[in-house]
Amino acid sequence: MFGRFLAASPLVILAACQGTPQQPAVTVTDLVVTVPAVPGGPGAGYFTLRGAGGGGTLLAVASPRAERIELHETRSEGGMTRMVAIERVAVVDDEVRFEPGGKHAMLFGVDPALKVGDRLNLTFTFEGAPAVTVEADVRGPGQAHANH
Ligand SMILES: [Cu+2]
Repeated sequence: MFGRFLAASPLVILAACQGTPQQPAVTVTDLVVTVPAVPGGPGAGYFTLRGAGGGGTLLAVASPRAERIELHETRSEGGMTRMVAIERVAVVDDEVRFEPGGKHAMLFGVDPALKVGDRLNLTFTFEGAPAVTVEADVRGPGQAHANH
């Protein structure tokens, strides 16, 4: 009885190994950073995350020209809008948009020399997928949607 189970198991393993599974990955597109509206104030970052092969979970965003980057979400409750900090944004095989009025990244301690038209590298760290570094378009305050 036991012998029959053992003889059957290699077939099951072979079947499970067929096909090449896609590696989990998250891509970052449409990355825009807006410079602070007032000197010393925070800048904002907007982008689209797309998961494949099971995706991953966004843990952190960092840039060599910002001291700290936080992930926020703008929520409206009873006619008031407020920002709350968010962590661990899961991106499975779908798309998550960070855009004005919703989820966004907030850049604190931005290099005062950063100006509109510059390119700025942001590194996105994920759990379950490789980190990616993407170059952002730097735009003026409130110009996240300008000139597509
Ligand atoms: Cu914010």
